[in-house]
Amino acid sequence: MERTEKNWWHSAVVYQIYPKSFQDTTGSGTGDLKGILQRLDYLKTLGVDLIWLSPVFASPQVDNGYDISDYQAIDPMYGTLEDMDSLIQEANRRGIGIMLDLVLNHSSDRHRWFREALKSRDNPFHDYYIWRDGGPDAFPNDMRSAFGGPAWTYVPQLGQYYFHQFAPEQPDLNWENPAVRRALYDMILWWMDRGVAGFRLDVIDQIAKEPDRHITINGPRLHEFLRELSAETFRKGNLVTVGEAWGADVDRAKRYSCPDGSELSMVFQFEHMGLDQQPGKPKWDTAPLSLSALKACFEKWQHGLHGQGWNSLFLNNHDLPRIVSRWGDEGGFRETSAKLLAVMLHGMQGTPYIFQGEELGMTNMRMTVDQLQDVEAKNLYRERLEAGYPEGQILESIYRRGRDNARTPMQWDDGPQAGFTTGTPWLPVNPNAARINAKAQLADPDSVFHFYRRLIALRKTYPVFRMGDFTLLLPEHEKLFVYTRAWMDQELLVICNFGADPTSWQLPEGWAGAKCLIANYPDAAQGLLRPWEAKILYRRTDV
Ligand code: TEU
Repeated sequence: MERTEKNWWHSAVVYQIYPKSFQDTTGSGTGDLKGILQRLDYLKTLGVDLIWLSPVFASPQVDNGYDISDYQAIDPMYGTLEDMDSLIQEANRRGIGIMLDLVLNHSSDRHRWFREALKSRDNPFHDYYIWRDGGPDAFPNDMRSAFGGPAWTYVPQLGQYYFHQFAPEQPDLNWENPAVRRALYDMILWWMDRGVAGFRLDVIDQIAKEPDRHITINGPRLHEFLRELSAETFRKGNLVTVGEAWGADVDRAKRYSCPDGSELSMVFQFEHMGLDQQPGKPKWDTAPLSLSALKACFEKWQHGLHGQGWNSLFLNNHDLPRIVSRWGDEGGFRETSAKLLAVMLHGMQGTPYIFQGEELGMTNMRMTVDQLQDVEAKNLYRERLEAGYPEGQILESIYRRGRDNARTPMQWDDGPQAGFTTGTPWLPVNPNAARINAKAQLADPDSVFHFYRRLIALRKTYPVFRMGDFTLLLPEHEKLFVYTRAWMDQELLVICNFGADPTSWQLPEGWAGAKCLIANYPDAAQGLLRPWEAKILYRRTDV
């Protein structure tokens, strides 16, 4: 894909790689950059335009790399800077850009800046972080970390607490300090000079904060910081940027993804990802998904950003359970439901993101407490066990919502460790790899892989996927998700029958002779949609 025209990412598809679980070439049991290099032709076959790499920078791995100790060094477990340069070059040669995952909200407590900050209150790096005076057990306030426990950690030799929205090993950076911003901008420009195509920005709506007022997201200076960040870095190249913004609503997303390019290209907002949990409860306390609520949510975002911003489209990432297990069917309709979920998402306006293994219909995996690796899940297990929750209920919650589900090794073939490693994998391979793997699906033209490949190709062929406005049909129907996209004389009709029940269905008037662009059943049943049936019809309205 040529990345020179304005908004080139509007017709791009992004593939997210969690490097630790993608492909190991050393027998270490963890993935590496050379492994990604080996799999570039697989991704070229799939047809993706960008690869978002979860962090591979130097890190003590407390949060699997989202705790960076050197932003300009590759962690030896993944390889070397030369390996990264080769990956960028070889990907570009295949028309695939590399997006790096920047964690600008916090560093690792092993970062040189924090080690200096600990030395004294007047060390030049002390104010790179957020400190409050206090005594042992006299916390500045009752703020909690996203991973459980207080958001403040005491440093006796300083008589101060430092602030961390995540693990204590992830101290928040002080964006109020211009020296911090300048150091981060210089680091980003350094990576831009090495040829990256863009960046994913971790918890970017949490960089502006006022902990004393319990403000840790959408702080008053957020958009000021983002405009400065964009002007000082991204806008100097034609880069694609996506900010992770758990606190975004449509109005704020319009500012983030404003067509004038003053901030970012788009954001990940998570409203749809909260619809199947009990209101006011954490994600572990699940609730059934209402399809009408899901449809209303997508409709709001499609209308809200049409012509005024840009949507990202995703159902999976390294923090989310696998969508086939969450909203699809893990049993006899696993592949059919995986294809339906892909049709539902890729028919909409925005940039689609495919998380590694999603294109195979990979599923969640039940784990014992000893198998868990994620700091968030391990803290939850401990906290809920201490609170008296039955262990079985805790492990069921983790099976449904735990982040390790997405991080089980990529399933390449039906051989030992699914072809991921010749060693012992850092996280167990899902036993269903014998059935669900890339090798089998590459050989099967009806596989989920080839379905994704054809879906991605449609977006390149029909401009209506990129340009068309969105109209929801049957808003109250609890089984059917049906919408149209219209642009100039082109129209799409996207039809999804959510669930295992056949549903009666009559094509709307004027669609009888439409062309079927893609379907997850080989034929059409008159007046009926079969279990998990999905298709996209196309017509020209000028004929
Ligand atoms: O995630 C931000 C974040 O808020 C999530 O961790 C979320 O709280 C959790 O997954 C919901 O259960 C980003 C990264 O994507 C995540 O992997 C990191 O752990 C986190 O930031 C800290 O860097």
